[in-house]
Amino acid sequence: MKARILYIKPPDPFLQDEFVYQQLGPHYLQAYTNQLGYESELLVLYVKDRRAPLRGLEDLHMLLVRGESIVHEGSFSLDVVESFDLLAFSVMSPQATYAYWLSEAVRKSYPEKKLMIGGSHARYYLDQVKTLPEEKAFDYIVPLDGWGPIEQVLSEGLKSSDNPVLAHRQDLKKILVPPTRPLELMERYHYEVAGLKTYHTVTALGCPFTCYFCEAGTENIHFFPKKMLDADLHSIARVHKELGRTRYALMFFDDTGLLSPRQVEGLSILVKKHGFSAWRSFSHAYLICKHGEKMLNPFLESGGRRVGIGLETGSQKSLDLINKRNGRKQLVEEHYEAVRIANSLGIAVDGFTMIYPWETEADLKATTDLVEFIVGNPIEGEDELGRPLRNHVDSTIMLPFQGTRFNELFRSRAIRGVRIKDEIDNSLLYHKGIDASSGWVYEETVLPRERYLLEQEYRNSLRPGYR
Ligand code: B12
Ligand code: SF4
Repeated sequence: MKARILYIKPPDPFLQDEFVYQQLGPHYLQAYTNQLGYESELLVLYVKDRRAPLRGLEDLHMLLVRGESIVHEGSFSLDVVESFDLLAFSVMSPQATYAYWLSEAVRKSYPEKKLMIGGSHARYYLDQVKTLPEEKAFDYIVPLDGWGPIEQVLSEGLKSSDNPVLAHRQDLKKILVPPTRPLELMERYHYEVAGLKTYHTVTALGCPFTCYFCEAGTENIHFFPKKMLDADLHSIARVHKELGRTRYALMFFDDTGLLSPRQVEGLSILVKKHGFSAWRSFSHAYLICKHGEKMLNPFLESGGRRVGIGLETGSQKSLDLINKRNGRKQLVEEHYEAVRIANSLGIAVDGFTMIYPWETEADLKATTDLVEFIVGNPIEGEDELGRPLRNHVDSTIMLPFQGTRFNELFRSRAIRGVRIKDEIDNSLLYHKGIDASSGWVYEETVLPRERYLLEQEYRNSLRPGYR
């Protein structure tokens, strides 16, 4: 008998809302194991009362998804795992606490089940996952891409091994099946761009830039094949249409969604082919200044309405420390210029900024000036609901995840006035949570936390009520 797989998405109780975006990792893998002929279901865990303190699994709710349908919804009950052989957890760091609760409960009540963990937590916090005590431990730990390792353990009949770590870099050219998009689950997600329901995907893994606060800064970029993206956009459009929408939107979530005129041209053709009325993507101030209309025109002409840009800061000192362009200078002035260029073409900007623990009053003021400029800059055009297009801003407090250069620099005390705690609870590892709150992991910062919170609150208060 072939093994049955339960893909598990732990809850995100610190986020404002669970049902904004699909967590794509398990959906890519599910599509792949479906193709290999293995049966699987998906367990989506969530929290109803996000403001109540979370005590354990008894506070969780669950959705069990089989094929296109939600076959069960209710309070979490451990017997949901009963008919599966492999429990495959997809975990980002803030979800780790909940994943460990669940692995412990399963180990105790169903010792015969095999437990596998993958996702960015296994990648960047590998030492922690490898040294979990026996009662919570995972049989297979997948720190890199999941397709190869899951195929391997299934084809070997879920055998045990002394070394649980299965590290494999996938040649993405061979990935031709797009992630699953179960209709009834997709109906739950309610993100909108320009007034239209929007689903997201990614065009690549990794990133060509090197921001010191980001783990992806150390990972080379590799792209999914065009054939896969074509099939992916077809599948997203199918969901929109089956849910009765005639006008619908798309978002590319990679930081490098808009990279070059040629690449944007290629994406625009696919977006048009599959009937999307609007789309949003991310790009870089540097790329927008370099390519300008040549890159943005195909975006605009195919319904591109908003571009997300990691504008990070208005302080040149902070921007230099971030090292976005791997040693090459990036000017704050280019951040202003990128917003002007996009807006003058009729594209709204979502500008992401952060507060950094070394910042002084002068640094804070420089970024607040940038944020005020962004929210005030006019854009020609309206969204699908007839509302004027408006720029959006976001202010978070930078949190140095393990695997980032800033984590190393703070630990070695290389940046004056900043020290992080030795022990950090996983559930604090987020930089944007309920009411735009940020996890606080610092022992020492240049200004007190309260000062940074005040500035964050002010910047976020400038945001328009819609995107
Ligand atoms: C889209 C996105 C989001 C979306 C959707 C969440 C999601 N998980 O899809 C939203 C906006 C909700 C989000 C939120 C956050 N995000 Co985010 N997000 C991304 C982004 C840009 C793309 C994710 C994606 O779809 N990738 C494509 C899929 C295929 O990759 P993948 O999920 O890594 O899966 C592969 C492997 O990891 C592995 N794998 C994954 N699951 C499993 C399971 C098993 C069993 C196996 C074997 C393998 C396996 O196989 C897959 C194929 O190789 C990534 C950066 C990136 N490019 O990956 C950041 C990223 C994942 N996010 C990150 C962060 C920090 C956050 C937040 C904490 C931000 C915040 N709010 O403070 C929250 C945390 C939310 C949570 N779930 O806990 C970090 C994670 C760091 C970490 N240590 O976990 C990343 C890596 C970005 C970064 N470099 O800083 N995010
Ligand atoms: S923050 Fe964005 S641009 Fe910078 S390294 Fe990470 S993914 Fe790349």
